[in-house]
Amino acid sequence: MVDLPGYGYAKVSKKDKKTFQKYITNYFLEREQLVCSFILVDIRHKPQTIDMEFMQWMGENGIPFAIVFTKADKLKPMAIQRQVTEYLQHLLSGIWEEAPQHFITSSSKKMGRDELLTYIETINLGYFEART
Ligand SMILES: Nc1nc2c(ncn2[C@@H]2O[C@H](COP(=O)(O)OP(=O)(O)OP(=O)(O)O)[C@@H](O)[C@H]2O)c(=O)[nH]1
Ligand SMILES: [Mg+2]
Repeated sequence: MVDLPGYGYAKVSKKDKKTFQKYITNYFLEREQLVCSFILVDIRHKPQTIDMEFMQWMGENGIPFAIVFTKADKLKPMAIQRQVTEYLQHLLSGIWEEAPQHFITSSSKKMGRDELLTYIETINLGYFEART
């Protein structure tokens, strides 16, 4: 499992940001063993252009990903539903015909943990079965 740095907000110069972004995109293009990637999105945020562009780029390059909404402990259940629905609707109103797989999580409350771990286990199994 690989943890990548964020591609968006960083307190660095424009030039360094470009360099980071190049590392990240090259990683996705060249990592042959990649099974799935998870794009972590703070559940409180509205869809951001940089995330939409990144997800579009992932789609165009055939790189599988799922969205992990984080920090769900910061919102009440109704607001969680509203944010997620709005986010997925936004994707569906763009280039996406189908909403990507998504998870609602909170690391402090361990919410979504089992679902995410089960998903990882399932896709790993599929990957190893396909190789043997
Ligand atoms: N309340 C709450 N805080 C969280 C949750 N997940 C992460 N945080 C907090 O958010 C901050 C950033 O978390 P990181 O996991 O370091 O975030 P990151 O995106 O990996 O950050 P970089 O690697 O620096 O880009 C930390 O202070 C965490 O404690 C969550 O589910 N709930
Ligand atoms: Mg990090």
